[in-house]
Amino acid sequence: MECGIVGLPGAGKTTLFNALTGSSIDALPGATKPNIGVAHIPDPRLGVIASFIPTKKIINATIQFVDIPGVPVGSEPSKLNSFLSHVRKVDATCLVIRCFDDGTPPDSAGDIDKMETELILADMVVAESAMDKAKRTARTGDAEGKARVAVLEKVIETLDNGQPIRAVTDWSDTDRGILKSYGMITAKPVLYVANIGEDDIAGDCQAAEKVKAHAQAVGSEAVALCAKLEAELAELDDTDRNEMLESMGLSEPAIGPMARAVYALLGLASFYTAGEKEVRAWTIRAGSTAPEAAGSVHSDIQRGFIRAECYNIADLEQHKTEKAIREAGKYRSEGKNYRMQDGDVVHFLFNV
Ligand SMILES: Nc1nc2c(ncn2[C@@H]2O[C@H](COP(=O)(O)OP(=O)(O)OP(=O)(O)O)[C@@H](O)[C@H]2O)c(=O)[nH]1
Ligand SMILES: [Mg+2]
Repeated sequence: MECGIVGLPGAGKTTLFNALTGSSIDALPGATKPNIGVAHIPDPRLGVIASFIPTKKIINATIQFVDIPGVPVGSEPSKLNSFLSHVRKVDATCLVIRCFDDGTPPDSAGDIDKMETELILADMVVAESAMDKAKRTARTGDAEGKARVAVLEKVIETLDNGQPIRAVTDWSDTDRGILKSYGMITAKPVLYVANIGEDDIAGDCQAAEKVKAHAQAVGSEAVALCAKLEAELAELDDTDRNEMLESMGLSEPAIGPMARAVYALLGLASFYTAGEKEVRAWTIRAGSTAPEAAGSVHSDIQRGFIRAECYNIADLEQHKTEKAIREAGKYRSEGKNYRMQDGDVVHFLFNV
């Protein structure tokens, strides 16, 4: 699972990427190569579990991020596409909107419009050339070719109306597969990131409000953060970071909620394993079964799955120890059809 960071040049993408991944890539303008890195998903629940189950190590879930060079607005479609080829591969996008003053006052609504127009145009180029090909295949009576033509007709109509493909919500699973095969950018889920100035952290920032209003109007999520401050925070050790956060009146770095929003955007969820060796968050697709979850730990555990013994973090907070959870009858034994629930702490029993 991978999330692309996109936006206009100078919106703060590389700065945000550094904050998320703990990298220190020079935020130089005009970069042409993408940066790839892994972000640890801050998760307060891990600390909660470890406060009851003493452990040597805490391991966070991760997401891969790709920092994509700024889209040069108004370029030739072919140049645009070489920039955007990286975005076609990711599973979701974060659209960074400049809401800080870099000498020019921010125009967040205008920038969203510019970006979306570019992306719609880029998808149109792909859709039209794909349509020619799909029509040729469909003419031979090929069923898949026909399915592609039907999807592309709807895509082109939507883009023609100036709408992103994600505005269409009634795709079948097959349709979604087809969209994915073309890497349609505007079909990918999007999180709007309003990149505010350091003076705006506490106050209300007009530019950020516009980003939030837009996100709400199109049924997406938005977060506001100051990428520059977040990148500085990411470089500090825990003590200094907490001091800085406190002085700003914040309880955690804003990349925490942001990373969790991306996690949800990607359709991911976490379950936990806990023991004296490690307390760890594991990533699964939301709605995965117990054996699928076991497979994310190790394929052997999925293959030899017997059952999952689990409880919820809330049970741990209430009863304090696994023994007490057992005694309270809250320690569940779940079989292979069990769908993992948010906040499950699990021991897998298996036999290979
Ligand atoms: N004041 C302020 N400046 C920021 C913030 N985020 C980024 N910047 C500055 O804006 C400039 C551009 O930031 P980058 O992170 O390089 O922007 P980018 O979107 O990666 O730019 P390209 O890769 O060229 O498209 C840098 O000088 C950053 O220090 C912010 O939150 N506040
Ligand atoms: Mg950059």
